Amino acid sequence: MLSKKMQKAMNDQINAELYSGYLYLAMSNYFTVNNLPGMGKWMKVQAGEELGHAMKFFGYIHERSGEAALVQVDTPPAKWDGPLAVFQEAYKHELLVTSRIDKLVELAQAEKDHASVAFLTWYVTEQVEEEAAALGIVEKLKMIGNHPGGMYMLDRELGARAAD
Ligand code: OFO
Repeated sequence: MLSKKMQKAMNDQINAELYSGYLYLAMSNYFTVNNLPGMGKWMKVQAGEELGHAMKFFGYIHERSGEAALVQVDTPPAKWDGPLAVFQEAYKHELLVTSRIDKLVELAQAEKDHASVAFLTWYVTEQVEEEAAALGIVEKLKMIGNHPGGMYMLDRELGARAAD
């Protein structure tokens, strides 16, 4: 059984993961309407992953005889100042999510909730990938600058991302 405190923290994380999905869907929309369909697809796939992250917490809470609490998801922004600004925000957002996951691990450790520590390990590893992916694209966009050919190539590359 989860402690009430852990249950609340995991429910908050469900909301945070759903917000991540919403944010990336908003970014997908921004790219798609601004003629960057590959980046739009990349973000759409990422939004789907975030929904998966939320669902894992949802399932785990029930496995531990807890109860999920679903509350309103905030409205994400809709406009950015170009692709670099979008991916910089995505990277910053992932840093925030990593710090949230780290706090969940610390709570699980403090409560000696070994099952939750084990469950959360998947997220710790996932966040390494999430940060690296966003930062890698930020670095490429910095290299490209305002070069249209480079932007076209990167859009094609990111559009090849397959849905998991
Ligand atoms: Fe759920 O990892 Fe991104 O936010």
